[in-house]
Amino acid sequence: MKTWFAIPLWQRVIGALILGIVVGFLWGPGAESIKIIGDIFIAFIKMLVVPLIFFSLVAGVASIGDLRKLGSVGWRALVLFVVTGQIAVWLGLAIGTLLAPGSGIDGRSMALDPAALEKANDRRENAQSFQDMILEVVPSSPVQVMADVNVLPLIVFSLLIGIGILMAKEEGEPVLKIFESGSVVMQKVTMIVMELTPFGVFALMAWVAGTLGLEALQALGFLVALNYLGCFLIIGIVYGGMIKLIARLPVIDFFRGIADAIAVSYSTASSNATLPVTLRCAERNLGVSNSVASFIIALGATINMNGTAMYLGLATLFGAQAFGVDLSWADYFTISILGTLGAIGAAGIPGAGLIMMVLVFGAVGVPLETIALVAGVDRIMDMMRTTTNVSGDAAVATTVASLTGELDRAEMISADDV
Ligand code: DAS
Repeated sequence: MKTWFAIPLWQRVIGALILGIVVGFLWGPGAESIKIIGDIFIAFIKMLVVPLIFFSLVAGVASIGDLRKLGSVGWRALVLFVVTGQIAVWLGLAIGTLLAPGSGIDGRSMALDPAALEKANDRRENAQSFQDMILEVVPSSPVQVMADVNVLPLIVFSLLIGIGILMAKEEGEPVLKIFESGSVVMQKVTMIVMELTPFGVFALMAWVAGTLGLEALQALGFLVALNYLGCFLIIGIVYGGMIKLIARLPVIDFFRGIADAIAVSYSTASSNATLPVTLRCAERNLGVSNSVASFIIALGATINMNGTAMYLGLATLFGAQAFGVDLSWADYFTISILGTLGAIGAAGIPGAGLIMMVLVFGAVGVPLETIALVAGVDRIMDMMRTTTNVSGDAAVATTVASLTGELDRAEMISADDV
Protein backbone atom coordinates (compact mmCIF):
# COMPACT_ATOMS: atom_id res chain seq x y z
CA MET A 1 0.00 0.00 0.00
CA LYS A 2 2.81 2.35 1.05
CA THR A 3 4.68 1.51 -2.18
CA TRP A 4 1.59 2.38 -4.23
CA PHE A 5 1.34 5.87 -2.76
CA ALA A 6 5.11 6.30 -2.91
CA ILE A 7 4.78 6.31 -6.71
CA PRO A 8 3.90 9.82 -7.99
CA LEU A 9 0.24 9.90 -9.11
CA TRP A 10 1.13 10.93 -12.66
CA GLN A 11 3.30 7.83 -13.06
CA ARG A 12 0.48 5.61 -11.75
CA VAL A 13 -1.91 7.25 -14.21
CA ILE A 14 0.42 6.91 -17.21
CA GLY A 15 1.01 3.26 -16.26
CA ALA A 16 -2.74 2.66 -15.97
CA LEU A 17 -3.24 4.34 -19.35
CA ILE A 18 -0.76 2.06 -21.12
CA LEU A 19 -1.97 -1.08 -19.31
CA GLY A 20 -5.59 -0.18 -20.09
CA ILE A 21 -4.88 0.16 -23.81
CA VAL A 22 -3.02 -3.18 -23.91
CA VAL A 23 -5.76 -5.00 -21.96
CA GLY A 24 -8.41 -3.40 -24.16
CA PHE A 25 -6.81 -4.55 -27.39
CA LEU A 26 -6.32 -8.05 -25.95
CA TRP A 27 -9.80 -8.27 -24.42
CA GLY A 28 -11.78 -6.61 -27.22
CA PRO A 29 -15.46 -5.62 -26.76
CA GLY A 30 -15.59 -7.64 -23.52
CA ALA A 31 -13.63 -4.78 -21.93
CA GLU A 32 -16.95 -2.94 -21.75
CA SER A 33 -17.72 -5.03 -18.67
CA ILE A 34 -15.16 -3.09 -16.58
CA LYS A 35 -16.31 0.32 -17.86
CA ILE A 36 -18.40 0.56 -14.64
CA ILE A 37 -15.14 1.32 -12.79
CA GLY A 38 -14.61 4.30 -15.06
CA ASP A 39 -18.25 5.35 -14.71
CA ILE A 40 -17.85 5.37 -10.91
CA PHE A 41 -14.78 7.60 -11.32
CA ILE A 42 -16.69 9.98 -13.63
CA ALA A 43 -19.62 10.01 -11.18
CA PHE A 44 -17.28 11.19 -8.42
CA ILE A 45 -15.95 13.87 -10.81
CA LYS A 46 -19.53 15.06 -11.42
CA MET A 47 -20.11 15.07 -7.63
CA LEU A 48 -17.41 17.72 -7.28
CA VAL A 49 -18.75 20.17 -9.86
CA VAL A 50 -21.40 22.08 -7.90
CA PRO A 51 -19.55 22.52 -4.57
CA LEU A 52 -16.22 23.18 -6.29
CA ILE A 53 -17.68 25.81 -8.63
CA PHE A 54 -19.75 27.40 -5.88
CA PHE A 55 -16.99 27.72 -3.28
CA SER A 56 -14.08 28.44 -5.67
CA LEU A 57 -15.94 30.93 -7.84
CA VAL A 58 -17.38 32.87 -4.89
CA ALA A 59 -13.95 32.95 -3.19
CA GLY A 60 -12.29 33.83 -6.52
CA VAL A 61 -14.66 36.73 -7.25
CA ALA A 62 -14.51 38.00 -3.66
CA SER A 63 -10.68 37.89 -3.74
CA ILE A 64 -10.76 40.17 -6.78
CA GLY A 65 -11.77 42.80 -4.25
CA ASP A 66 -8.20 42.69 -2.95
CA LEU A 67 -7.07 43.80 -6.38
CA ARG A 68 -8.57 47.22 -5.70
CA LYS A 69 -6.45 47.53 -2.56
CA LEU A 70 -3.43 47.18 -4.74
CA GLY A 71 -4.52 50.02 -7.02
CA SER A 72 -2.68 50.17 -10.29
CA VAL A 73 -0.90 46.84 -9.69
CA GLY A 74 -4.19 45.07 -9.05
CA TRP A 75 -6.07 46.48 -11.99
CA ARG A 76 -3.21 45.85 -14.41
CA ALA A 77 -3.11 42.21 -13.26
CA LEU A 78 -6.88 41.82 -13.67
CA VAL A 79 -6.79 43.27 -17.20
CA LEU A 80 -3.95 40.93 -18.19
CA PHE A 81 -5.73 37.96 -16.59
CA VAL A 82 -8.95 38.64 -18.52
CA VAL A 83 -7.27 39.47 -21.87
CA THR A 84 -4.96 36.41 -21.83
CA GLY A 85 -7.88 34.23 -20.69
CA GLN A 86 -10.03 35.30 -23.63
CA ILE A 87 -7.16 34.85 -26.11
CA ALA A 88 -6.59 31.37 -24.68
CA VAL A 89 -10.17 30.14 -24.90
CA TRP A 90 -10.66 31.52 -28.44
CA LEU A 91 -7.36 29.89 -29.44
CA GLY A 92 -8.75 26.59 -28.19
CA LEU A 93 -11.95 27.15 -30.15
CA ALA A 94 -9.99 28.06 -33.29
CA ILE A 95 -7.71 25.01 -33.09
CA GLY A 96 -10.70 22.74 -32.40
CA THR A 97 -12.68 24.20 -35.31
CA LEU A 98 -9.85 24.19 -37.84
CA LEU A 99 -8.32 20.79 -36.97
CA ALA A 100 -11.47 18.98 -35.74
CA PRO A 101 -9.92 16.38 -33.40
CA GLY A 102 -13.29 14.81 -32.58
CA SER A 103 -14.26 14.07 -36.16
CA GLY A 104 -12.34 10.78 -35.96
CA ILE A 105 -14.83 9.37 -33.46
CA ASP A 106 -18.47 8.56 -34.17
CA GLY A 107 -19.99 8.98 -30.72
CA ARG A 108 -23.45 8.09 -31.97
CA SER A 109 -22.22 4.58 -32.78
CA MET A 110 -20.96 4.33 -29.23
CA ALA A 111 -24.53 4.57 -27.99
CA LEU A 112 -22.91 5.55 -24.75
CA ASP A 113 -26.02 7.18 -23.43
CA PRO A 114 -28.92 7.54 -25.86
CA ALA A 115 -30.61 9.93 -23.41
CA ALA A 116 -27.62 12.26 -23.60
CA LEU A 117 -27.66 12.22 -27.40
CA GLU A 118 -31.42 12.72 -27.36
CA LYS A 119 -30.99 15.76 -25.13
CA ALA A 120 -28.34 17.19 -27.44
CA ASN A 121 -30.54 16.65 -30.51
CA ASP A 122 -33.58 18.12 -28.73
CA ARG A 123 -31.55 21.13 -27.77
CA ARG A 124 -30.71 21.75 -31.40
CA GLU A 125 -34.17 21.06 -32.78
CA ASN A 126 -36.10 23.02 -30.16
CA ALA A 127 -33.72 25.91 -30.17
CA GLN A 128 -35.11 28.08 -27.40
CA SER A 129 -36.10 31.63 -28.07
CA PHE A 130 -33.55 34.17 -26.91
CA GLN A 131 -35.94 35.21 -24.15
CA ASP A 132 -36.17 31.61 -22.90
CA MET A 133 -32.40 31.31 -22.89
CA ILE A 134 -31.99 34.51 -20.89
CA LEU A 135 -34.70 33.46 -18.44
CA GLU A 136 -32.97 30.10 -17.96
CA VAL A 137 -29.79 31.80 -16.82
CA VAL A 138 -31.54 33.46 -13.89
CA PRO A 139 -31.15 31.26 -10.77
CA SER A 140 -34.78 31.59 -9.70
CA SER A 141 -34.33 28.62 -7.34
CA PRO A 142 -30.67 28.33 -6.29
CA VAL A 143 -31.09 24.98 -4.56
CA GLN A 144 -32.91 23.51 -7.58
CA VAL A 145 -30.17 24.89 -9.83
CA MET A 146 -27.60 23.00 -7.76
CA ALA A 147 -29.71 19.85 -7.65
CA ASP A 148 -30.02 19.91 -11.47
CA VAL A 149 -26.30 20.82 -11.90
CA ASN A 150 -27.60 23.65 -14.07
CA VAL A 151 -24.24 25.36 -14.46
CA LEU A 152 -25.16 28.70 -16.09
CA PRO A 153 -27.54 29.91 -13.37
CA LEU A 154 -25.19 28.36 -10.77
CA ILE A 155 -22.40 30.60 -12.07
CA VAL A 156 -24.67 33.66 -12.05
CA PHE A 157 -25.65 32.88 -8.46
CA SER A 158 -21.98 32.33 -7.46
CA LEU A 159 -20.89 35.60 -9.12
CA LEU A 160 -23.68 37.51 -7.34
CA ILE A 161 -22.72 36.03 -3.97
CA GLY A 162 -19.07 36.97 -4.59
CA ILE A 163 -20.01 40.52 -5.56
CA GLY A 164 -22.33 40.72 -2.53
CA ILE A 165 -19.43 39.78 -0.28
CA LEU A 166 -17.29 42.48 -1.90
CA MET A 167 -19.98 45.09 -1.36
CA ALA A 168 -20.57 44.00 2.26
CA LYS A 169 -16.91 44.83 3.01
CA GLU A 170 -16.12 44.02 6.71
CA GLU A 171 -19.58 42.55 7.31
CA GLY A 172 -18.96 40.13 4.47
CA GLU A 173 -15.66 38.92 5.94
CA PRO A 174 -17.12 36.00 7.99
CA VAL A 175 -18.99 34.71 4.91
CA LEU A 176 -15.86 35.13 2.77
CA LYS A 177 -13.91 33.06 5.28
CA ILE A 178 -16.49 30.27 4.95
CA PHE A 179 -16.13 30.26 1.17
CA GLU A 180 -12.33 30.50 1.28
CA SER A 181 -12.05 27.55 3.68
CA GLY A 182 -14.83 25.75 1.80
CA SER A 183 -12.79 26.15 -1.36
CA VAL A 184 -9.74 24.62 0.35
CA VAL A 185 -11.85 21.75 1.72
CA MET A 186 -13.26 21.05 -1.75
CA GLN A 187 -9.72 21.00 -3.14
CA LYS A 188 -8.80 18.34 -0.59
CA VAL A 189 -11.92 16.33 -1.47
CA THR A 190 -10.93 16.64 -5.14
CA MET A 191 -7.48 15.28 -4.36
CA ILE A 192 -9.08 12.28 -2.67
CA VAL A 193 -11.20 11.68 -5.77
CA MET A 194 -8.11 12.09 -7.98
CA GLU A 195 -6.57 9.07 -6.22
CA LEU A 196 -9.19 7.03 -8.10
CA THR A 197 -7.74 8.29 -11.41
CA PRO A 198 -5.47 5.28 -12.15
CA PHE A 199 -8.39 2.85 -11.72
CA GLY A 200 -10.78 4.99 -13.75
CA VAL A 201 -8.19 5.59 -16.47
CA PHE A 202 -7.34 1.86 -16.70
CA ALA A 203 -11.02 0.86 -17.10
CA LEU A 204 -11.91 3.68 -19.50
CA MET A 205 -8.90 3.17 -21.76
CA ALA A 206 -9.50 -0.60 -21.82
CA TRP A 207 -13.10 0.12 -22.84
CA VAL A 208 -12.08 2.69 -25.51
CA ALA A 209 -9.38 0.40 -26.96
CA GLY A 210 -11.58 -2.71 -26.76
CA THR A 211 -14.81 -1.28 -28.17
CA LEU A 212 -13.82 1.75 -30.24
CA GLY A 213 -10.44 0.58 -31.43
CA LEU A 214 -7.56 2.36 -33.04
CA GLU A 215 -9.43 5.28 -34.61
CA ALA A 216 -10.66 6.39 -31.19
CA LEU A 217 -7.15 6.18 -29.74
CA GLN A 218 -5.79 8.10 -32.71
CA ALA A 219 -8.43 10.80 -32.14
CA LEU A 220 -7.44 11.00 -28.45
CA GLY A 221 -3.77 11.18 -29.42
CA PHE A 222 -4.62 14.04 -31.78
CA LEU A 223 -6.52 15.81 -28.97
CA VAL A 224 -3.46 15.52 -26.71
CA ALA A 225 -1.23 16.89 -29.49
CA LEU A 226 -3.56 19.86 -30.06
CA ASN A 227 -3.67 20.52 -26.32
CA TYR A 228 0.14 20.78 -26.36
CA LEU A 229 0.07 22.92 -29.53
CA GLY A 230 -2.36 25.37 -27.94
CA CYS A 231 -0.33 25.58 -24.75
CA PHE A 232 2.96 26.11 -26.61
CA LEU A 233 1.34 28.90 -28.65
CA ILE A 234 0.10 30.62 -25.50
CA ILE A 235 3.46 30.31 -23.75
CA GLY A 236 5.56 31.28 -26.76
CA ILE A 237 3.44 33.95 -28.42
CA VAL A 238 1.15 35.38 -25.71
CA TYR A 239 3.56 35.28 -22.77
CA GLY A 240 6.69 35.79 -24.89
CA GLY A 241 5.02 38.77 -26.54
CA MET A 242 3.89 40.17 -23.18
CA ILE A 243 7.43 39.97 -21.75
CA LYS A 244 9.06 41.42 -24.85
CA LEU A 245 6.58 44.13 -25.84
CA ILE A 246 4.98 45.18 -22.56
CA ALA A 247 7.53 44.29 -19.87
CA ARG A 248 10.33 45.07 -22.34
CA LEU A 249 12.55 42.32 -20.90
CA PRO A 250 14.67 39.62 -22.60
CA VAL A 251 12.30 36.70 -23.27
CA ILE A 252 15.05 34.08 -22.96
CA ASP A 253 15.97 35.38 -19.51
CA PHE A 254 12.33 35.21 -18.44
CA PHE A 255 11.95 31.56 -19.39
CA ARG A 256 15.33 30.69 -17.88
CA GLY A 257 14.13 32.40 -14.73
CA ILE A 258 11.01 30.22 -14.43
CA ALA A 259 12.62 26.93 -15.54
CA ASP A 260 12.20 25.39 -12.06
CA ALA A 261 8.53 26.39 -11.91
CA ILE A 262 7.98 24.87 -15.36
CA ALA A 263 9.56 21.58 -14.26
CA VAL A 264 7.56 21.36 -11.02
CA SER A 265 4.25 22.39 -12.59
CA TYR A 266 4.63 19.81 -15.37
CA SER A 267 5.39 16.96 -12.99
CA THR A 268 2.82 17.83 -10.30
CA ALA A 269 -0.01 19.07 -12.62
CA SER A 270 -0.88 21.41 -9.75
CA SER A 271 -0.55 25.21 -9.76
CA ASN A 272 -1.03 25.24 -6.00
CA ALA A 273 1.78 22.73 -5.41
CA THR A 274 4.07 24.80 -7.66
CA LEU A 275 3.18 28.10 -5.97
CA PRO A 276 6.25 28.28 -3.65
CA VAL A 277 8.58 27.56 -6.58
CA THR A 278 6.87 30.10 -8.85
CA LEU A 279 7.18 32.71 -6.10
CA ARG A 280 10.87 31.95 -5.61
CA CYS A 281 11.56 32.11 -9.36
CA ALA A 282 9.73 35.44 -9.70
CA GLU A 283 11.52 37.06 -6.78
CA ARG A 284 15.00 35.55 -7.02
CA ASN A 285 15.44 35.03 -10.76
CA LEU A 286 13.26 37.77 -12.21
CA GLY A 287 13.67 40.52 -9.61
CA VAL A 288 9.93 40.92 -8.96
CA SER A 289 9.20 42.59 -5.61
CA ASN A 290 7.82 40.36 -2.85
CA SER A 291 4.54 42.28 -2.55
CA VAL A 292 3.71 42.08 -6.27
CA ALA A 293 4.93 38.49 -6.67
CA SER A 294 3.16 37.10 -3.61
CA PHE A 295 -0.13 38.80 -4.46
CA ILE A 296 -0.36 38.29 -8.22
CA ILE A 297 1.08 34.77 -8.30
CA ALA A 298 -1.06 33.53 -5.42
CA LEU A 299 -4.19 35.03 -7.00
CA GLY A 300 -3.13 33.84 -10.44
CA ALA A 301 -2.74 30.26 -9.20
CA THR A 302 -6.45 30.40 -8.36
CA ILE A 303 -8.07 32.44 -11.10
CA ASN A 304 -5.56 32.81 -13.95
CA MET A 305 -5.55 29.44 -15.73
CA ASN A 306 -5.12 30.08 -19.44
CA GLY A 307 -4.02 26.53 -20.29
CA THR A 308 -7.25 25.29 -18.75
CA ALA A 309 -9.33 27.93 -20.56
CA MET A 310 -7.77 26.96 -23.90
CA TYR A 311 -8.41 23.29 -23.20
CA LEU A 312 -12.05 23.85 -22.24
CA GLY A 313 -12.64 25.43 -25.65
CA LEU A 314 -10.78 22.67 -27.48
CA ALA A 315 -12.38 19.79 -25.53
CA THR A 316 -15.91 21.15 -26.01
CA LEU A 317 -15.43 21.11 -29.77
CA PHE A 318 -13.94 17.60 -29.52
CA GLY A 319 -17.11 16.39 -27.79
CA ALA A 320 -19.41 18.24 -30.17
CA GLN A 321 -17.64 16.73 -33.18
CA ALA A 322 -17.60 13.23 -31.67
CA PHE A 323 -21.36 13.33 -30.98
CA GLY A 324 -22.44 15.35 -34.00
CA VAL A 325 -23.65 18.36 -31.98
CA ASP A 326 -23.75 21.46 -34.19
CA LEU A 327 -22.56 24.54 -32.33
CA SER A 328 -23.78 28.00 -33.30
CA TRP A 329 -21.88 31.25 -32.88
CA ALA A 330 -23.98 31.87 -29.78
CA ASP A 331 -22.65 28.56 -28.44
CA TYR A 332 -19.07 29.64 -29.22
CA PHE A 333 -19.69 32.84 -27.28
CA THR A 334 -21.15 30.84 -24.39
CA ILE A 335 -18.11 28.54 -24.43
CA SER A 336 -15.75 31.55 -24.41
CA ILE A 337 -17.47 32.98 -21.32
CA LEU A 338 -17.79 29.65 -19.52
CA GLY A 339 -14.26 28.61 -20.47
CA THR A 340 -12.98 31.74 -18.77
CA LEU A 341 -15.28 31.32 -15.76
CA GLY A 342 -14.40 27.63 -15.61
CA ALA A 343 -10.73 28.58 -15.48
CA ILE A 344 -11.50 31.08 -12.69
CA GLY A 345 -13.56 28.48 -10.83
CA ALA A 346 -11.05 25.67 -11.37
CA ALA A 347 -8.75 25.06 -8.44
CA GLY A 348 -4.99 24.78 -8.97
CA ILE A 349 -5.01 21.03 -8.40
CA PRO A 350 -4.71 17.96 -10.65
CA GLY A 351 -7.86 17.24 -12.63
CA ALA A 352 -9.48 20.67 -12.20
CA GLY A 353 -9.89 21.05 -15.95
CA LEU A 354 -11.51 17.60 -16.19
CA ILE A 355 -14.10 18.68 -13.63
CA MET A 356 -14.79 22.03 -15.30
CA MET A 357 -15.61 20.31 -18.59
CA VAL A 358 -18.94 19.35 -16.98
CA LEU A 359 -19.65 23.06 -16.61
CA VAL A 360 -19.05 23.94 -20.26
CA PHE A 361 -20.47 20.77 -21.87
CA GLY A 362 -23.70 21.06 -19.90
CA ALA A 363 -24.31 24.60 -21.12
CA VAL A 364 -24.00 23.86 -24.86
CA GLY A 365 -25.51 20.37 -24.94
CA VAL A 366 -22.32 18.36 -25.49
CA PRO A 367 -22.93 14.91 -23.90
CA LEU A 368 -21.05 14.46 -20.63
CA GLU A 369 -20.06 11.03 -21.96
CA THR A 370 -17.25 12.92 -23.68
CA ILE A 371 -15.59 13.07 -20.26
CA ALA A 372 -15.47 9.24 -20.15
CA LEU A 373 -13.68 9.39 -23.51
CA VAL A 374 -11.02 11.95 -22.62
CA ALA A 375 -10.54 11.13 -18.91
CA GLY A 376 -7.96 8.49 -19.80
CA VAL A 377 -5.58 10.99 -21.37
CA ASP A 378 -6.49 13.97 -19.21
CA ARG A 379 -3.48 13.75 -16.93
CA ILE A 380 -0.99 13.99 -19.82
CA MET A 381 -2.83 17.10 -20.98
CA ASP A 382 -3.23 18.48 -17.46
CA MET A 383 0.54 18.53 -16.96
CA MET A 384 0.94 20.87 -19.95
CA ARG A 385 -2.14 22.95 -19.02
CA THR A 386 -0.69 23.50 -15.55
CA THR A 387 2.70 24.53 -16.98
CA THR A 388 0.86 27.08 -19.11
CA ASN A 389 -1.15 28.32 -16.12
CA VAL A 390 1.96 28.75 -13.97
CA SER A 391 4.00 30.42 -16.74
CA GLY A 392 1.11 32.86 -17.17
CA ASP A 393 1.07 33.75 -13.48
CA ALA A 394 4.82 34.47 -13.62
CA ALA A 395 4.48 36.45 -16.88
CA VAL A 396 1.71 38.69 -15.49
CA ALA A 397 3.58 39.26 -12.21
CA THR A 398 6.78 40.15 -14.09
CA THR A 399 4.98 42.42 -16.54
CA VAL A 400 3.00 44.27 -13.87
CA ALA A 401 6.12 44.62 -11.72
CA SER A 402 8.02 46.02 -14.69
CA LEU A 403 5.23 48.52 -15.47
CA THR A 404 4.94 49.73 -11.87
CA GLY A 405 8.62 49.96 -11.00
CA GLU A 406 8.40 46.90 -8.75
CA LEU A 407 11.04 44.94 -10.69
CA ASP A 408 14.76 45.08 -9.91
CA ARG A 409 16.40 44.34 -13.28
CA ALA A 410 19.77 43.95 -11.58
CA GLU A 411 18.31 40.90 -9.84
CA MET A 412 17.10 39.38 -13.12
CA ILE A 413 18.86 36.21 -14.21
CA SER A 414 20.71 36.89 -17.43
CA ALA A 415 22.35 34.89 -20.17
CA ASP A 416 25.82 35.48 -18.79
CA ASP A 417 24.83 34.05 -15.38
CA VAL A 418 26.40 30.64 -15.11
N1 DAS B 1 -4.22 21.05 -12.84
C1 DAS B 1 -4.75 22.43 -12.97
C2 DAS B 1 -3.73 23.41 -12.35
O1 DAS B 1 -3.19 23.07 -11.31
C3 DAS B 1 -4.99 22.76 -14.40
C4 DAS B 1 -6.08 21.92 -15.04
O2 DAS B 1 -6.56 20.92 -14.46
O3 DAS B 1 -6.46 22.27 -16.19
O4 DAS B 1 -3.52 24.50 -12.91
